[in-house]
Amino acid sequence: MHPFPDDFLWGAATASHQVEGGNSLNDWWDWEHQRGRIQHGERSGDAAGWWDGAAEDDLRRAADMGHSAHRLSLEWSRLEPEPGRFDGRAFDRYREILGAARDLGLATNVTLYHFTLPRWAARRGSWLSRDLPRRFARFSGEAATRLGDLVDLWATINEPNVLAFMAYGEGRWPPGRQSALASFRVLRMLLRAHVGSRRAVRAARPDAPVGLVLNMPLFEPAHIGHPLDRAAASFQDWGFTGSVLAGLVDGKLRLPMTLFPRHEPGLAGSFDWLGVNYYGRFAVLFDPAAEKPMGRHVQQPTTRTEWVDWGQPCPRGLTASLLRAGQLGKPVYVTENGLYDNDDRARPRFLIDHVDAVADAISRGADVRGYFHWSLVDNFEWTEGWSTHFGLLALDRSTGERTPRRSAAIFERICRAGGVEAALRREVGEG
Ligand code: IFM
Repeated sequence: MHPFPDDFLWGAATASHQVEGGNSLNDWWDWEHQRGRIQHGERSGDAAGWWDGAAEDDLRRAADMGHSAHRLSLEWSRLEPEPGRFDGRAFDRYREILGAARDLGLATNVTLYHFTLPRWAARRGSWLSRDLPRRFARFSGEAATRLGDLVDLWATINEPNVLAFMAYGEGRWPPGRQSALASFRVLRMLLRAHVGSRRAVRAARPDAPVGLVLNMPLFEPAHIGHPLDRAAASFQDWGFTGSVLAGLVDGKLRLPMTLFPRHEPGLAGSFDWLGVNYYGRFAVLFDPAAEKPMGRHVQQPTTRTEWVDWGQPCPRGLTASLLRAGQLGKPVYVTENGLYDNDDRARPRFLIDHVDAVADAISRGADVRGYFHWSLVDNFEWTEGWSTHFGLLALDRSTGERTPRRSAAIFERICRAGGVEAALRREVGEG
């Protein structure tokens, strides 16, 4: 018997800028138009055409494939193109999209901020501006007021930890800062913004479940018995994940490079659920000269590109992350889990092993309520542009045509059966 509850949510995830297309109002649009920022000089362009009508078709495909939920994000820059001016037509478009999901029987999990800032906010200093959490809270309240009847689960911010380090530490994303200090400062600002955003959503919709989505990889020492590798792995884990989880428990942020714990008002217990985005395991080798703090990652190069490393697929790491998130005592969702695998050779086995890993976490006591695969359809993968394909549906960008990959059918069987059946596991074999 599968341990998944009957009302477990099965679905896929997308994010606004990666699928909608044609939005020139945010900081990523400007970033993509700068030389050397995106592999092969690619741009999001029309993306997967969601703004122009493709969303409804993709959601229908998801429902036809047995999904019971979908995770998507709102594009702040469309909804508030100028500070304090909300665009009613953009809200209407989201009402159409979310309404379509509802009509198709898909529960909706909606993220308020998934990496892209309105241009006006970027001009005011992005997340280094003290003012932005307050503005984000105002936007969150507006969104909850206008769309809340169509939303089952709200998330404030997607992967604040990834954003802080990619955009402010490593400088690979806008605004391109390269400062460890700035990245920790921004992580604090993002958590502050999360608190204000949840408060604003709750003020508009007192019963709305509002969560936070964290990227939670497994950091392990490259050599298990080597004390310096162990120290480096623990240090990275603490800066990226541990400090945030601890802050969510007691409201104190003990980030590396700050001398004393900082009390963040309202942070303790500021979530009704936690989202876990999980891609893989990092093997950390101590190296004080490395770009990352204290060590570099030395896993096989199969799942990394020149600029991005998603970690080595490692299903037990997903179990570990879910158990760890579950210890905070609130429901947990796998809000992203996926693989860049352009020819879909490894993804079928990946899916099975990771769904089994979720089952394992549930059997061991974690209150996991849903699994969202990243992603429903191939989309614009930030610095990697269009070269890394994560979709269950392959996208032909010249025609807009979608072709389900074999993984889509495998995931459909998982969704319909409510877990991995023995026959499916046998059919897929060792991959
Ligand atoms: O595409 C991203 C997504 O926007 C955030 N999490 C990781 C995915 C794959 O890199």
